[in-house]
Amino acid sequence: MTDRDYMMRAIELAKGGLGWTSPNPLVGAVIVKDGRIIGEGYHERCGKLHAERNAIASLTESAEGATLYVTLEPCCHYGKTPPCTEAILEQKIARVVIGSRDPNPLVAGKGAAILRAAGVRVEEDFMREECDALNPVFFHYITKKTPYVVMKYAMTADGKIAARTGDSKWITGESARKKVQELRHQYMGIMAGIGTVLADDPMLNVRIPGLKSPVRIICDSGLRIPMDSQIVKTAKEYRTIVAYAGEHSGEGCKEAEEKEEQLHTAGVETVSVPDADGRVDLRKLMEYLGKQGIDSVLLEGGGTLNDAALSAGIVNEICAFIAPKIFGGAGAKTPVSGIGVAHPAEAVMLTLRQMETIGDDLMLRYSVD
Ligand code: AOF
Ligand code: ZN
Repeated sequence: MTDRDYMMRAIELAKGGLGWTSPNPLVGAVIVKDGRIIGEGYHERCGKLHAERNAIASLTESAEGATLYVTLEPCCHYGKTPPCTEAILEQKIARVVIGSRDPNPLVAGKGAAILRAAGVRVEEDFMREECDALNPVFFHYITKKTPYVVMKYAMTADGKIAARTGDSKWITGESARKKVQELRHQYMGIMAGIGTVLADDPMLNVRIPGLKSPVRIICDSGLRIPMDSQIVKTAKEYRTIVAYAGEHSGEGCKEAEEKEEQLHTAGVETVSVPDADGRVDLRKLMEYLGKQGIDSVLLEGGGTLNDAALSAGIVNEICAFIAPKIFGGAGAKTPVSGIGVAHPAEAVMLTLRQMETIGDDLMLRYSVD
């Protein structure tokens, strides 16, 4: 076994926390002595022990002189848990191999420096790219304080998200739809537009037992959401935020106030974030959601909301499912509407990060440049 193998193991362990650690990172750790793994662990849930301390807790023998492989720089601060650097020094671990750097201002290089100053051999940036790929959400949220936004859609091979009648059940197969349920568990919020609510009356929850449902965020400029929609009816069960573009005076004002009150009674939270044109200001909304502790949003919008989100520059990643079928139809809906760019050179540019077949469908993940 090489350093790479041990770090690969730490990365696999880290994934055990997927969906449960927010707003904290996914972290895995392996302790190795004389070519044997003598301890391993990962960060299981926000507020619980860090990966390093879980690995130490699992030790089968003394870690004196051992090597610790950890996917993220060990912390050196008192947060919800005490500093991992202290635990590492207590165990007399001789060498620490680190994957990602921790951009948390409370750590940011200080963790590695403390270990070095105490005589530990520290290697940084080892398989950094692979380790960084675990935590796009954490890296974004801790520095920007707004949620990391993943725009997800399913389309046919000819780029349609519905047939010409608007019927979209179903585009992709069962396995891809299950994958979407897992994505909903993984991200803290899910966002859709009022158009989707009116057309499909969705729940936007997770129906796999043991997984958690996201906070539902509905963009609804005119506060049109029906009181008898599934979203409103289940708002006491699943946290729900309706973002609208409230007027501060004039005709619609009183009406909006009444609707807002009804929604509050039903358990729905509301936030008014108007832009100059009387629509929801998505940047302001992201700032608000960030302050609410929401570190990530899965955007399951229709073409209008997707277009607005791309124009507002809030989209960090695209997750496209492509089904092996063709709908055709000049009027059939596509993932991004709006007026579109005039020339290819004006395109929103993407970088392909992952490509996977799921059942008969294809899942493509891109970061937005
Ligand atoms: C984790 N898990 O395995 C590591 C983390 O509030 P606390 O005490 O849980 O500290 C959270 C910070 O600790 C987090 O922002 C990151 O900078 C650092 N490392 N966090 O949740 C871990 N190693
Ligand atoms: Zn720690």
